[in-house]
Amino acid sequence: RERTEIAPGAVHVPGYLTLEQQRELVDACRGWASRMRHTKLPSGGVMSVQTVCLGWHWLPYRYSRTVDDIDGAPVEPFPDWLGQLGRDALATAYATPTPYAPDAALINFYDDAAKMGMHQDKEERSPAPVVSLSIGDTCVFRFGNTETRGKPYTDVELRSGDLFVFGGPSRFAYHGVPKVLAGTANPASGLTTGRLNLTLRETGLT
Ligand code: MD5
Ligand code: FE
Repeated sequence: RERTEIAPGAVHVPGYLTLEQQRELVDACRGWASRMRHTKLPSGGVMSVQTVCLGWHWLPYRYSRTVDDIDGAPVEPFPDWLGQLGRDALATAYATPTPYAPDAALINFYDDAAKMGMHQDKEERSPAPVVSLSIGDTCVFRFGNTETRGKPYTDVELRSGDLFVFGGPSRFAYHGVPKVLAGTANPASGLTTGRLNLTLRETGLT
């Protein structure tokens, strides 16, 4: 299958998920959707994406076992089947079996107007790769460098079913989503509008 190394350790696998797998993931995410929220930032801003977490709850800029910024409820469990999918995804992207035990998922929903600014994911205490799965509308994903929020960066379109893995020297690169391409979702993915992104992580926390 097609695999493109965008940078060392950063691998794009277009069309990794079948449409059936996409629909199954969308169905699972509908079960968590009532807990999706716009995360509030310490700056006073609010993220335009809506997020629900599994396993560990992400809040700026730490993880918690409870949803501290909303209602203090226990975080939803991280299901075994999602860890299995993460291991298969990583083995596919790196074309070799690689030990991987993700214990957290961030599920982000982007409406037509949602974006994500350039940032690094560095709340995790493990250097393990991040696995990213996209469903629904195509987006422009901006993959940057480890030094600055700005150039140089590479823009990549992520389509429904695409896998992106960020590991090795790319694990702490700046990245963001400057644009969602409205109206591009294939309804057979299970989503008629908007974009879902699941990222699987090893937190390294106990
Ligand atoms: C998304 N999500 O498509 C984006 C990009 C996030 C997030 O950035 O933190 O939820 S998924 C790509 C990603 C995730 C983690 C690390 C890196 C990229 N990376 O090191 O480039 O909703
Ligand atoms: Fe990120």
